[in-house]
Amino acid sequence: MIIIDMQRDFVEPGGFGASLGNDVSRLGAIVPTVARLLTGFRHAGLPVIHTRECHKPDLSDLPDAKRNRGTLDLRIGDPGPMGRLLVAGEAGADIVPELKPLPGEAVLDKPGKGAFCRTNFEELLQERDLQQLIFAGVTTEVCVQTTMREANDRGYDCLLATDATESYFPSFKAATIEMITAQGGIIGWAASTDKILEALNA
Ligand code: TIU
Repeated sequence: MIIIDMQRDFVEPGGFGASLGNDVSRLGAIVPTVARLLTGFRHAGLPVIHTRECHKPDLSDLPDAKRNRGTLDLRIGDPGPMGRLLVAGEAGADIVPELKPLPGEAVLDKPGKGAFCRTNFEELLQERDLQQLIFAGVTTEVCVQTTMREANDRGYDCLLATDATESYFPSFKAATIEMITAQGGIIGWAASTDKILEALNA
C-alpha cells in the first residue's frame, strides 16, 4: 500500500493546501477510509509505504519554478500556523495522527509531485520485492496520479483505491479515475476500499 501525502499541510486548515485557496474539508473526510484500508494491510502483514511532499529546511531541493507558484503571499518555506509550509520537520509536514506510520513502515520524503523524482522510492519497492501497488492519499490528480504514471512506466501494476483518495476538485478526481482506467487500464485499475479489503481477506 502506497499512501501519498496524507499530511496536515494538505488536509488541515492553515496548511499548504489551504494557502493555495482550497477548501481542505473534502480531504479530511477520507481519513477514516484510508485508516480502514491501512488497518487491513497491517492485519494482512503487507508492506506499507507512506510518502510526504516536503522540502529541506534550507529549501535547496525547492526549484524556483515550484516556489513561484500559487498565491504568492504565502509560499513554500514561509511560516504558517503549522510551521513553515511544506518543510520537513514542521508540524504541517507530518502525516495526520490517525495514519501515523508504525515502526517498520517506510516514510519517503519527496520534493516533487511524483514519488520517483529525486528519491529512492524505486529501491524501496525493489527491496520489498513489490510488483503490485495499491494507492491511496491526496491529491488524486496531482501527487497520486503523477506517482501512478511514473510507476506504470516502470512496470508496476497500479490500483487506485477510489474512496481512499480525494481532490480539492471533485471533477478532477472523477476525470483521473476515468483516464487511469480507460483503454483497458492504460495507467492501471481502480477499486473501492471494500473491494480491496474483501480481496485481502480472501
Ligand atoms: N495542490 C495539490 O492538489 N496537490 C499538491 O500540491 N500535492 C499533492 O498532491 N500531494
